[in-house]
Amino acid sequence: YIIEEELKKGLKSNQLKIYLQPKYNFSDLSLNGAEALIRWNHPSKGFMSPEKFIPVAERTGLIIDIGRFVFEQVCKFLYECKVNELCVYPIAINFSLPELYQSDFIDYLDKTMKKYAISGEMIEIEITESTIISDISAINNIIFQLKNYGIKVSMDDFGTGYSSLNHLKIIPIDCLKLDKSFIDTVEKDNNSKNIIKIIIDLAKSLNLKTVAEGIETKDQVELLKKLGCDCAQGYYFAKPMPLSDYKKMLFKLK
Ligand code: G
Ligand code: G
Ligand code: MN
Ligand code: NA
Repeated sequence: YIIEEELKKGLKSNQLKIYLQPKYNFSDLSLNGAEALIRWNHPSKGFMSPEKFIPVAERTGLIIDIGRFVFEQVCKFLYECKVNELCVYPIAINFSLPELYQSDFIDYLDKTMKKYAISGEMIEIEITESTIISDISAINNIIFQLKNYGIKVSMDDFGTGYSSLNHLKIIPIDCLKLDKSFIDTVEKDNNSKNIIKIIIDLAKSLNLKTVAEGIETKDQVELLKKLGCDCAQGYYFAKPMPLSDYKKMLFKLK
C-alpha cells in the first residue's frame, strides 16, 4: 500500500511523465507516429517502469486518473504541435480494462479532444489482446464508438494471449501489433518466422495494418520488411523519449 500512496502523491506532484516512442513505415522509413508510454520519476527510486506500477494502479483504481492524465497531456502536446505548425503524426495511447469500463470513458475523451481542438484522426488507442478477449461484446461496443470519432484502434501484444484468429473478423480493429517475443526469435527460429508471415498475410487479407514491436537489429528490419509488415517500432530506431525530444524531431522534419 506504500506504493499506492506514493503513486497518488506522485501523480499530484508531476512525477509521472509521458514518453513517446516513434513508429516508422517500413516502406521508406518515414515517421508514422508514436506511442505514449508513461514513466514515473520516483523521488528516491528514480525512473520506474510502468510494469511495476500500472498493475498497482489497476488494482486500486488510480489507473483512471493516470489514464486521464496521459490522454490530456497527449492532446495538449498535439495542440502545441499544431500551433507550431509542425506536421502532426498520430499518437497512440494504451488503455487497460478498468479504463475502458468507465461509464463516461467516451464522454471524457470527447470533452478533452474538444478542449484542445484535436480530431480523432490524431489519436490511436492500443488495447491488449487479452483485454479485448476478456469481454468481446463490451469492448467491441467501445471500439465502435471510438471509430465513430475517427480514432484508430490497435490490438497490442498480439500473439501472447489466447488469440483466436477467428476473433479478428468480428473485432473492428485497424491494426495488429506483433509482440516483441515473436520479433526476438524471428531471425533464428524458422517457426517464428513462418508464424509471423502467416499473421501478416492474414492481417492483409482482413485489411489490418501490422506493427512490429521491439525491433532491435538491422536483420529484423530487413526480414520484417520482406514479410510485408507495415510499421516498425523498437530500440533500433528510437527508444521512448521525452515530449521535448520528440518535438525537436518534428521540428527537424519541418
Ligand atoms: O513502457 P514500457 O516501457 O515499459 O511499458 C510497459 C507496459 O506498460 C506496456 O505494456 C504498456 O502498454 C504499459 N503502459 C505504458 N504506458 C501506459 C499508460 O499510459 N496506460 C496504460 N494503461 N498502460 C501503459
Ligand atoms: O504497450 P506495450 O506492451 O507494447 O509496451 C511496449 C514496451 O516495449 C514498452 O515497455 C517499451 O519501452 C518496450 N520496448 C519498445 N521497443 C523496445 C525494444 O526494441 N526492445 C525492448 N527490450 N523493449 C522495447
Ligand atoms: Mn502498447
Ligand atoms: Na506490446
